[in-house]
Amino acid sequence: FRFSHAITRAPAASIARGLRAVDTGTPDLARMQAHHADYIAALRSTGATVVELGPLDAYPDSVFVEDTALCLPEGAVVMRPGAPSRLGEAAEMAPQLEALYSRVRRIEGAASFIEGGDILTTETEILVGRSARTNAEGIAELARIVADWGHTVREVHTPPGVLHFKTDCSLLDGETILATERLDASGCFKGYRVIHTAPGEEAAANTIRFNDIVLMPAGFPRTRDALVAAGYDLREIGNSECAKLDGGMSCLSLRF
Ligand code: CIR
Repeated sequence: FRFSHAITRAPAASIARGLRAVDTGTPDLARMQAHHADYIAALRSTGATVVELGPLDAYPDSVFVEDTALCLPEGAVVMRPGAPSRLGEAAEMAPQLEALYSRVRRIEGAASFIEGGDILTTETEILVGRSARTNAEGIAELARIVADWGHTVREVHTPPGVLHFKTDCSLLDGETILATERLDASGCFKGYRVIHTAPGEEAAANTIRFNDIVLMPAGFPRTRDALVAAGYDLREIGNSECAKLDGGMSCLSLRF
């Protein structure tokens, strides 16, 4: 959770056509831009360099850069998103990573699909949730690549009806995970300390620990209070517009 860099991409006007499981209304671009600016300011407040990429109108979901790559200290891996409308976003991200990393590998198998939102990197392992977007072939291909860099992948499951593994969890520090009860019940976090989101506040699970702060979506007071009581330095960021597209804090950046 110590990072010197983040990459973000400005939301495009086409965001109105972004993917969503349930239609709860069209996201408002101006409000999303304001939330995005607050998010970037919070990342920068820790001293990190934030690379801000321009909007890509051809890809309505391209603000959710996390899904296009996995960034590790040793190198970056370009994903193959399982959402057909998002495949091209990974190719757009590859040259940006090549400019910042000496080692960039790619998920290439025609049958391999994997999105960054399904990947939780802890201090000791990389958990990857199988989901509607991430399949066994994609996970196996990632495991082979990162093994060369000394990392171990553990395949886990994203709960049914949940978009990504990290929709329901996030890393708070070296040994602590914030997770929904439904995900923790699967047993995938044995050996970690787990803090649960408050009942009814499952949408608070997707936070990011970024250097000394934790960015969390605004509007989840009981989970916020639990995290404050546990000693975390929180920044609440408006997420109403990204939430309409099933997006949260982690989706909005690549961190390394
Ligand atoms: C999608 O369905 O792909 C986007 N509307 C949301 C992606 C959120 N990304 C993430 O959780 N990493």
